[in-house]
Amino acid sequence: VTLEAIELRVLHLPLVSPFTTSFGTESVREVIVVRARTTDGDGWGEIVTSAEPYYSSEYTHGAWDVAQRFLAPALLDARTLAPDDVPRLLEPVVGHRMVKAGLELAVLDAALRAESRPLGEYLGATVDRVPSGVSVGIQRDPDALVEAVGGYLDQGYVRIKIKIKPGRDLADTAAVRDAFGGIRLQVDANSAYTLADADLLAELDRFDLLLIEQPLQEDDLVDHAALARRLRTPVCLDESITSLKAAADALALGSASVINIKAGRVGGYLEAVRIHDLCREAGVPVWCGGMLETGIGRAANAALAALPGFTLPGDVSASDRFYTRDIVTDPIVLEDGHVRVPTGPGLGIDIDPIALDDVTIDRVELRR
Ligand code: OSB
Ligand code: MG
Repeated sequence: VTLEAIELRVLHLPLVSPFTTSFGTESVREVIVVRARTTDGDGWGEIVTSAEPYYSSEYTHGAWDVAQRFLAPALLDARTLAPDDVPRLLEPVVGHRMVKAGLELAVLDAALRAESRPLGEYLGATVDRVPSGVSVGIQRDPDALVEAVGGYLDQGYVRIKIKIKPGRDLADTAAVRDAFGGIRLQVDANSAYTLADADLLAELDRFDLLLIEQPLQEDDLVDHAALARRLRTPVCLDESITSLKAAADALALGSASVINIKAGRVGGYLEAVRIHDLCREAGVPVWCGGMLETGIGRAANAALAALPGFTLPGDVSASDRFYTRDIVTDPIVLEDGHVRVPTGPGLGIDIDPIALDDVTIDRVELRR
């Protein structure tokens, strides 16, 4: 495609209820959307940074700055480019993977729309719908958690993930397991523990969890390997998997037996597919994580999760799990515990311009 301009917007989307993890509580999703304006039409992407650098070193205002000063200009200077060119053009900038992923997605969407080709087909999707899991934040107490989980099970979600942190781990997990029997259940610690907590974490083994996600710090690959040897519960990495190389290292070290793939965290959907391919080759199950995406990123995640190596249900929930009003005209919905892989060209979505304007708090257009 031939790029004419890149528009960036900061959005503030109110969440249906506050989302609490081991690192904090969010009530409004602050996120950046990207519009790539090309001679063949527009493409949309989403930069999934959070407002604060607690999950990752990336955060929205940093993303806003680096996108305008370095990353969008690198694409605009190239002018005519294919989606495959984007990673190479953005490579000189160290890190800022979520920003790179959002820009790449906008170019992908524009290019695929121009060819009338759906993203799922381009990435290698093999199914037309994917099973949907839900990530449940830390609640006031275990009773409130059981009530929240019950609501999601009633809606049909096929897998529950609960957030845990020190002091809110064994009792919360026990409460959910006791209340709902043999549901598919997993926990996410978001780096809240150290190897010194191994005995406590081993007590989770009795709950027959699908996995424990990211118990230790992002760069603790060796400690994760030591922990994995002490647990029966499979260790899954999220924060630590920042690239194909990080994934290969984690597998070589035995740091994880399952991987959560998030395109934003690894720098794009193309890198995400490479990690999928590596894991599939190695017989390591993967699943698609989420970053409270709008209808833009949610559509892309549904397409990614349709690749054959995604053998565990992902955090690809319906839009209404987080938002009362999405910025797309047909938000992702839950149907019999599944979400549909979009079939239209590119992301297969249409932006609702009024809804988008209503949540836009800042906007800039960059030209060549
Ligand atoms: O650790 O998977 C995580 C949301 C923001 C940051 C990190 C995480 C999450 C979630 C929500 O768990 C996943 C979703 O979008 O449904
Ligand atoms: Mg996680």
